[in-house]
Amino acid sequence: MKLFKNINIDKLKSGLSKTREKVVNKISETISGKAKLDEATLEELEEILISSDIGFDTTERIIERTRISLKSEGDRSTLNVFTIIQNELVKSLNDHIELKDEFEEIEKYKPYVILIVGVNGAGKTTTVGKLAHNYRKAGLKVLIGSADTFRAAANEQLEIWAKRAGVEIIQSVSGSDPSSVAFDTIQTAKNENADVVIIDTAGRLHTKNNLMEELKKIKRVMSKVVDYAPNETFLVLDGNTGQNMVFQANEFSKFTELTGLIVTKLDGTAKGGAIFQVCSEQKIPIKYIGVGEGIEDLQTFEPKEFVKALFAHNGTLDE
Ligand SMILES: Nc1nc2c(ncn2[C@@H]2O[C@H](COP(=O)(O)OP(=O)(O)OP(=O)(O)O)[C@@H](O)[C@H]2O)c(=O)[nH]1
Ligand SMILES: [Mg+2]
Repeated sequence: MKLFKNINIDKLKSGLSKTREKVVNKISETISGKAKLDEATLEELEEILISSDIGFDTTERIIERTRISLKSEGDRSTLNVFTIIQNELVKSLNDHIELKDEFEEIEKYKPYVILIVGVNGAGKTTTVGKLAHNYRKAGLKVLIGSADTFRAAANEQLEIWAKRAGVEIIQSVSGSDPSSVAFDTIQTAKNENADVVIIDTAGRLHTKNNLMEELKKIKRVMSKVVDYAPNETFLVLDGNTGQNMVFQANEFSKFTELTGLIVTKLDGTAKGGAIFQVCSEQKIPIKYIGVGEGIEDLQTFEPKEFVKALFAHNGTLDE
């Protein structure tokens, strides 16, 4: 069971409109009007997928599977081809889906500690606010900590989110040690019997060694309060960065063990196709996606729902 499942298909559909234009509409133009799908059309499809941020290797896999599926299908109508492609896309997302039961995990650990990391401006603070809101709505006591002591306005920004989400915040003093804020937050959560702790951190580039080392320190200090902390380390990725997301995930993984990915700003970007590449090339699951700046705009990442929303009204999916 998922602790909270937040999917608003209409919002997701409208958020993905630019990606749809780039991926689905082109596929549609290529295959519609063709009596049957031949090898030349498959090659055109391949080109479309490669140029849609899906990446070369992932595209190859999808096309190969589509080719095999088509061989065993008598029906090569446009609609059926659309269905086959969608099923293959879902499979490529499902391959790495994690089966951990979040609800059970949260019951086991008190507090359950989530560390949020990522490059500058990826959407970390916004995501902390949205996550806090969802957990609180699910009936949990949530505490958030502002371990971004780097940017002057970071604390105020998180404070606004804490108010919106209706959760308590442990604030930081500009220039103080982020590890100490993380420590205080978990300590307070322990004293107050809170269920979930979410720690926001400063944006950092993987090329800045000292900042990446700081992440390790934050983790070390966290585990001094509760030895299992953090339960989760979520890397927040800006969907606008397309295939660079794969690179960012690889680089952060070198310094810290990531347990989940959150892709933000999928509304308004045409590079959403990169999700397929991230899923195929990372062993780390995508947990949530951001489709807007509002508090309700964090959605649970469900491969089938994602593909359905991306393709909107074209074809159907196997149940
Ligand atoms: N459209 C859209 N905007 C988003 C989404 N998530 C975050 N943003 C916007 O992205 C901008 C940066 O978000 P922040 O949450 O401040 O990013 P951050 O990673 O905390 O930034 P730093 O702390 O400076 O590294 C803000 O204007 C957010 O409103 C999303 O899913 N969709
Ligand atoms: Mg921030």
